[in-house]
Amino acid sequence: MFCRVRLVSHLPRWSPGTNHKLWKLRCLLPQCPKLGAKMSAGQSQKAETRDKGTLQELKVPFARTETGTFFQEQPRIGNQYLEDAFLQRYLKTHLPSQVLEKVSLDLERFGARVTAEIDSLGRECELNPPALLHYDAWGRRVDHIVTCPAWKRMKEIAAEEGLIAEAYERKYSIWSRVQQVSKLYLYAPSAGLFTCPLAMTDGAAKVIESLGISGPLAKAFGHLTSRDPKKFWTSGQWMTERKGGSDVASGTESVAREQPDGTYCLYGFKWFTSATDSDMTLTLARIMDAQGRVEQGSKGLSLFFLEVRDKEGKLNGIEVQRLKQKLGTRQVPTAELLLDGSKAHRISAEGRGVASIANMLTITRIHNVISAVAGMRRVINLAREYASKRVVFGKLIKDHPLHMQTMARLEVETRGAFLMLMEIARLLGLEETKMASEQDLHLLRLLTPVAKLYTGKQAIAVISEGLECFGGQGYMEDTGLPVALRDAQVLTIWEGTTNILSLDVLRSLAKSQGQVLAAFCSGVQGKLELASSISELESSVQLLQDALHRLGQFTQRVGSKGAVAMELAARDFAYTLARIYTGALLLEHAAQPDASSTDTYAAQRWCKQDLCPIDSEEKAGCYDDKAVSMDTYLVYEGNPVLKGKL
Ligand code: UCC
Repeated sequence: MFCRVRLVSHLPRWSPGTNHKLWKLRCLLPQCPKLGAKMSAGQSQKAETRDKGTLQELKVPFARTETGTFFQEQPRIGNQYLEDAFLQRYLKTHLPSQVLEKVSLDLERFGARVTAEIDSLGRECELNPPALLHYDAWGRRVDHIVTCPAWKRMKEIAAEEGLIAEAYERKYSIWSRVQQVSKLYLYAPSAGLFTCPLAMTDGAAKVIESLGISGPLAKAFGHLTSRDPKKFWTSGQWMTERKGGSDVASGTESVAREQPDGTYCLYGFKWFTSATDSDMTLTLARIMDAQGRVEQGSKGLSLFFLEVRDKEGKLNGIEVQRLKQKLGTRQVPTAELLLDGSKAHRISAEGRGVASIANMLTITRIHNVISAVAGMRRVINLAREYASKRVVFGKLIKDHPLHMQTMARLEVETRGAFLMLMEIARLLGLEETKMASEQDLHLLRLLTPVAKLYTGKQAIAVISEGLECFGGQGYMEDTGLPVALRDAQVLTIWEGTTNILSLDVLRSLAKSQGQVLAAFCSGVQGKLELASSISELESSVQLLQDALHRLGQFTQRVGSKGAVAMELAARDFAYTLARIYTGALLLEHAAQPDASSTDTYAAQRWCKQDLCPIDSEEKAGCYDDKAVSMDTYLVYEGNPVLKGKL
């Protein structure tokens, strides 16, 4: 130890690069005195001059420059609307020409704003996560959630751009949702997760609109759909309590006590509240009668609206216990809240809480799909930009066929997911302008959970593979790339996990007595009509028809087996619906007069995968009684849970 200290004391003072220089000296200049031996100032200066000359003569890379001369050019995003040929083609195919003209002008302008302004604000939100200030300097409890200026600016921009307003102004009639969704799709990957409060804001506006815009809700609706940054409100969605986020019906402990003026005071603990800096929220609670009794289960839940702060800015009977420590979405303040007499308005009929908030779930789930698809598109756009600049093994990465094959697979997934998103936006637009047929409404109900669960999974896979396209740089936080993957992981969790949404698909089947499935089948057939007359698409149409047939056979078989068998097959069932419907959308798109050869290729590629996993899994015995017990044994082998049961 003593020796080491002495040795180090002879070395020149450390400065960045010093160790590096010493290492070079040792390698290149054997005549140099041994490291560690004392050199006079004159001697070392002479050695250094000699060294410099030699290094220059040999043109030794890295010498004296400290970092070399090569720096990889950074991949940058351009105008995401102009770079998205697929989006442009979709809009051209579907929008009436007058609408198309206005919408594409707006998207081009907004695309430029995303690149020039929003993207860097989003990065700032990531680098300056929110903090919770419990007390002010004088010891008063304030529970102030401190957010960065960029987050606040995001709110203003959301209002200026009408990111919520557009959906409710209905300027483009049935196409208003397609327009809003296209805009949010360009915005989401640059938005520093401000998409989260916007999703809930949109959901709250939808609930209010469907319940009737009156009383205290009229004021709220005006704020939620305002284009004025000073008036614009965001909303929360406080559903999750300690007992669970999925089983809301039995997990909700919050109670509501009616006040003489007809309002309610809420008491409870909300375990996950996203974007807790919102101005208002919708939340569930059980009404407590005069004897202190509440009704358990779903029938005991009612929906409430409350403003988070009063006119003086004080919290409305709310204590912010702490902010959550999350894997991703760190830009968003997510908190645990104690409601201790929060003044609220009941906005649903008593006991109709879940059914009334379902509209919010539909909208936030659609926003989830937007984020998933947009995240995939962005990583591909960055990776293809990188591939056109990065040289390895003697050529650009884009000229390596294996790399292009990998990226093409990502592109097919993303195009499919994009068309699914747009289909839902189209159906929602029809519903909101009262132009939807019964079949459209059934399809919207069925496809929303299907798309949410499927695109969430796709996003994680595509973004993960997308990061790999950058090699080690994709893993480096300061490139701004890894955040995409951390944030994507939430897409399969919040707003209902994959299995919960698979069960929601079954719920829609049961509630409609199978009509959603009938709508699905005729929807697919309708989309295949044009494609079946195009020779290049014929075999893909056949594959899809075959999958549809096998799905039909499965549903007939399982009908006799009962609910348990169907529940076990729920996830594969939802995946089957996603693959078949997406395939039909890709074929429909490829059959349009303006379609390109890549549209045909993408549709063909999509249809070559297993389009009916439910059939393959059933044939593999995955839903047999034996499989049920073996699944458990497989997972719990060696665990005390199984003691005496094997
Ligand atoms: O809050 C969260 C985070 C917020 C952040 C959001 C940002 C998102 C941003 C995305 C982009 C960046 S996460 C927590 C969210 N929580 C959930 O998603 C809940 C998950 N659990 C479920 O979905 C369950 O399936 C429940 C809660 C819906 C199950 O409740 P019940 O009461 O047990 O279910 P029931 O009895 O089947 O349904 C009650 C009523 C029925 O209506 P009626 O009585 O008329 O028959 C159902 O038909 O609700 C109706 N209903 C629905 N209606 C239930 N689900 C739906 C639905 N999806 N659509 C229409």
